[in-house]
Amino acid sequence: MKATTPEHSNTLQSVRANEVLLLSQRLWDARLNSSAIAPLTKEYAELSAATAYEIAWDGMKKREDQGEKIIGYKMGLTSKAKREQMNLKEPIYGILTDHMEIEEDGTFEMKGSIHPKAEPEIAFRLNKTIAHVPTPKEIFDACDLIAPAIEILDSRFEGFKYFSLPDVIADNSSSSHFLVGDPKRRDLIPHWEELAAMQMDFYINGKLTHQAKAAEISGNPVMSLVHMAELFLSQGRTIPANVWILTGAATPAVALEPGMKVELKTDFFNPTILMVH
Ligand code: OOG
Ligand code: MG
Repeated sequence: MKATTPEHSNTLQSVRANEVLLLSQRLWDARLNSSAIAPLTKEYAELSAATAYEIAWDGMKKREDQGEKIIGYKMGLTSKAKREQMNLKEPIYGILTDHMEIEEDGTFEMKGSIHPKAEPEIAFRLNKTIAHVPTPKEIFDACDLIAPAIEILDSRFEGFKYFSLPDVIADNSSSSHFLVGDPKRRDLIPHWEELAAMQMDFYINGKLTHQAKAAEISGNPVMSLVHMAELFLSQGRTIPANVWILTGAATPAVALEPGMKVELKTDFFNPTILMVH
């Protein structure tokens, strides 16, 4: 087998580094101009999930350079309903900043979005750094708060469609905004297993449109946290303390329109209400 010369591997590395910068800039412009682009894999068919995560982190670095702060993470495609809706097979993660958080009045301004959708989730707040793959009980115990949450997605790709997982990973898993509802102390829920039975009802304009048990999320939303730790650690990252983690939608996402009222009602928590303008 022909050995790769150092020059050759340097060239390959710099081609890849350029590709990361170019594609993250493309996604950046699409978001700022609210104008959708073709999936990246249409042109870069070989784009890997690993390079796609580098693109997502490069986009995050740009946001941090502009003063945004990372305050959370999200898992996506953790339920069968979502994987079927998006026709993709594996869970992924995205990064959330303070600019993406919807204020307590729960209003979301559609202006500046491309084709936003909302989906019902459960969020956990970690109070410890996660530096090894935890058991479900360990990561549950490392949380101080649990809350219902509504995530607002907005794909930077035409028609809210992508060809493959690397496209959506590079697009920071379609992250746009999120609303964390009424939080409860984690120790009010004695056993992590109990969360699976939690009922989640999603209402649009007062009409119940989707219902699910929290078990739809990775069998139990706590398992989504474990999978996130696995993904992070496999990339040489730790999950920092004092962040919110959204564990993924339990039902398909719903396209938003101005004037819509979106509500998530669950056991244990007060309703979470999002008003769309
Ligand atoms: C990808 C993000 C999925 C979830 O909760 O499943 C996600 C997408 O649907 O575009 O956030
Ligand atoms: Mg989501």
